[in-house]
Amino acid sequence: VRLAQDLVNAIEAGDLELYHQPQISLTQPEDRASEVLLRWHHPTEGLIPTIDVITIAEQTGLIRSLTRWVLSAAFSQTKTLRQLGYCGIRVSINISANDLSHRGFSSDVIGLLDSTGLPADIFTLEVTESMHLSDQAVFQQNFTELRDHGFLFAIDDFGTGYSSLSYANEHPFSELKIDRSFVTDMLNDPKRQTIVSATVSMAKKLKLIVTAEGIEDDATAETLKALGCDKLQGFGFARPMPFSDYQAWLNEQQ
Ligand code: G
Ligand code: G
Ligand code: MN
Ligand code: NA
Repeated sequence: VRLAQDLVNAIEAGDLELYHQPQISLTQPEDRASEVLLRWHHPTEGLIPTIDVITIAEQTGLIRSLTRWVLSAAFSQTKTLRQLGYCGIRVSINISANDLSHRGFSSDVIGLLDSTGLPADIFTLEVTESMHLSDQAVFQQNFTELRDHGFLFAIDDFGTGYSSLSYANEHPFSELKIDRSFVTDMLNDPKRQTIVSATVSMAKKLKLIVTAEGIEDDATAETLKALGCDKLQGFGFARPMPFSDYQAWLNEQQ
């Protein structure tokens, strides 16, 4: 309860921050893609694990305003990067499946985006399947409206219990992100490697962009490249970093 109250204040007080983790684009090398990840620096408790922040927010109904904050911050940082002259900026944003079950979510997001003048199709909304999808019809409507407006959707953590083939089939996703639990140790585990390789070929046949996350070493990166992944993400390339560090990182890539 106290953390929930603190979170309300944090949203207003500026204790929230978005980190960027670069994604290496193999098939669109001119793209500069990143996933934004929320960080809450609590004034006395220090950094709160983001998974806990999201859980608290979902349980207390704060997720709506939290996601709104995340989207505004992501749009505004993207605008900054484009104004600095970077081309091919793409930003992936995690949203809770809960968000998509709120009536009016799509118009909120479209309103926020349109006030920035940015195109929608440089943004990918990452969603995992939630077990408590309260309203399938509302979910579907939000999804379709955002998709029609140009937003891209990625199915996150693919292969875990929270995302399934039927989910991928029922909604017009454009990207599939293979969960890092299959990727990180795949070279030491033939089963994981089989799962990854089968997932990549399936995704490609379904014409989905396929991203592997959790890559921590070169050998794994080379293997995934050879398998035909479109994007690679992991500590082996770059850790999530504050926005100012991400700007420096982009600058070094040129
Ligand atoms: O970055 P980190 O490993 O702490 O992320 C932990 C979990 O929190 C991941 O599942 C990630 O998808 C999720 N997450 C990170 N940032 C956000 C966010 O801004 N919104 C939502 N809904 N989830 C996020
Ligand atoms: O659920 P989601 O995929 O959105 O979670 C992203 C989280 O995964 C980020 O918080 C990030 O810190 C973490 N992450 C990204 N790359 C790696 C990696 O190479 N290894 C590990 N252990 N975690 C990673
Ligand atoms: Mn994600
Ligand atoms: Na994931």
